[in-house]
This record gives sequence, structure tokens and C-alpha cells, in this order.
Amino acid sequence: MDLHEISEKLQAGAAKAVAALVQQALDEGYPAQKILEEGLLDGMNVIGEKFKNNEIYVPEVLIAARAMNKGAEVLKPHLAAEGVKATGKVCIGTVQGDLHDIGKNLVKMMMEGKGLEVVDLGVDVAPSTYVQCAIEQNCSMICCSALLTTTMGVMADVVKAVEEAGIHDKVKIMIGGAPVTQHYCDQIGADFYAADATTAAEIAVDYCAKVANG
Ligand code: B1M
Repeated sequence: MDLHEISEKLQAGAAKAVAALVQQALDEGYPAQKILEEGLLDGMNVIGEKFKNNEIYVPEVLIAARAMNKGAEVLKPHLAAEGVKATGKVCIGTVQGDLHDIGKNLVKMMMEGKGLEVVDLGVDVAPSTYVQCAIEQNCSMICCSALLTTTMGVMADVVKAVEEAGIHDKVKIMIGGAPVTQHYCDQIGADFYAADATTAAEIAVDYCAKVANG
């Protein structure tokens, strides 16, 4: 099969077909990462361009997003890194005012695939909620995703809330999402920036290993 079929079905919002095609691609031996990039993410990129150019609107994007999530669910067990044994716990959420969760879900999936325990706070997460969760659940890292230039500022509030709670020496903050940059991370005093889900998972695993080894 051609992985482009997955991209096309995703753009059409055909969630069941996307899930079935992802399974077929796995059965045919395509690597999970390739299916993610050349099938699912390719489709979302086209959707993103059309959305930007007002060729499609929120309902179509939502339907495509649902198809993306369905396909990603099928991929989930196959994205696990082989033989990696990691321990550690982090929490993740999309920041307050922001409802985009596809990237956040991918980051979570990659982290779980590498053996981390991930507390998913969902979307529209207030700074105090991250802090409360990190304290109550003993998380080594708070992971914040933002997709809007209007919501990425909440990440600075998360850093402030962590500092005010006096836990920054123990709990590190990682940020990411399309408008977020390393420069912004440095500017607000967050600890880590990752441009993609794979890098985010690697950073979290490395940091949790450091914590575990004292
Ligand atoms: Co939204 N939206 N949206 N949207 N949407 C964008 C982000 C936008 C760029 C589209 C555009 O105009 N070109 C634009 C933002 C403009 C800006 O701020 N500069 C936009 C807008 C304007 C809006 C609304 C305001 C539209 C409206 O209502 N008028 C509205 C806001 C709602 C809200 O949040 N309050 C809105 C709504 C929506 C939908 C609900 C319809 C839907 C979201 C559905 C869902 O998530 N369940 C949606 C979608 C799907 C998009 C686009 C098309 C795709 C986003 C996506 O999922 N990409 C997007 C256009 C685009 O990005 N090209 C757009 C795929 C995903 C895998 O990528 O999330 O970037 P991404 O994640 C990447 C990396 O960034 C990284 O890893 C992932 C890949 O490996 N990453 C991290 C993500 N989080 C990380 C955290 C980390 C590390 C890495 O560490 C913790």
C-alpha cells in the first residue's frame, strides 16, 4: 500500500478507514514512525495549510483531528522504543485557554512508549493545576503544550507558579508546541524545550534517569 492513502483518508476525516489503513501498513511491515510521519502527520499538515487559507473550517479540522487520534491509537503500542527500561513520572497538559491536544497526545504516547508514567491533565490546564498535580503525584517534570501565540504566555505563568510553590529545584518544566521556541524557553526560565514528540520523550527519560540515580 501507499502511505499517502492514510494521509488522504485523514484529510477526508474517515476515522475508521484511517485506523484500518494504519493497521494494514503495520501488517505490511512499515515502521510505525514512517506511518506517523508520511501518513498521519502529512495529512494533518495539509489540513493545517487549508485551515490557514480558509479553504476549510473548524468542523472539518475537528473531524480530521479525530481521524488523526484514531490512527495514532493504533500506532501507540508500536511506537514504543525496543528494550528501553525507564522509570519516572511526569505530568502533561495543554495550557489554559488552549484546546489543541494532538501534539500533546503524541508526546504522551512517545513518553509512555519509553516507559514513563504520564499523568494526562488534558487541555485548558491552569498553572495551579500543573503544580498541584506535580506535588500530589510526585512528578519529576511538568510538560506544557501550546499551539496558539495567544496561549503560550501561560507557560511563563506555569514557571512562576512552580517557583512560588518552591518546587523548581525538584520539578523541571518542559515546553513545546508549534509557536514555542528554544529562545522563548530561555526567556521565561523554563528548563527544557523540545521541537517534536520524540525529542520530548528523550529529554524526559534522560532527566528522570538522572533523578532516579540521585
Ligand atoms: Co487550531 N490553530 N485553532 N484547531 N489548529 C492552529 C494551531 C493554527 C496555526 C491554524 C492556522 O491558522 N494556520 C492557528 C494558530 C495561529 C496562532 O496562534 N499563531 C489556530 C487557530 C487560530 C485556532 C482557533 C483560534 C480557530 C478559531 O476558532 N477561529 C481555535 C482555537 C481553539 C482553542 O484552542 N481555544 C482553533 C481550533 C482548532 C480545532 C479545535 C478545530 C483543532 C484542534 C483539535 C484537537 O487538537 N483536538 C485545530 C487544529 C487541528 C489546528 C491545526 C490545523 C493542526 C494542529 C495539530 O494538531 N498539528 C493547526 C495548524 C497547524 O499546526 N499547521 C491549528 C499536528 C500536531 C502533531 O502538531 O501540535 O504542533 P503539534 O505538535 C508537534 C510539536 O509542536 C511538538 O510535538 C508534536 C510533533 O512531534 N509538541 C511538543 C507539541 N506539544 C509539545 C510539548 C512538548 C514538546 C513538544 O513538551 C512538553
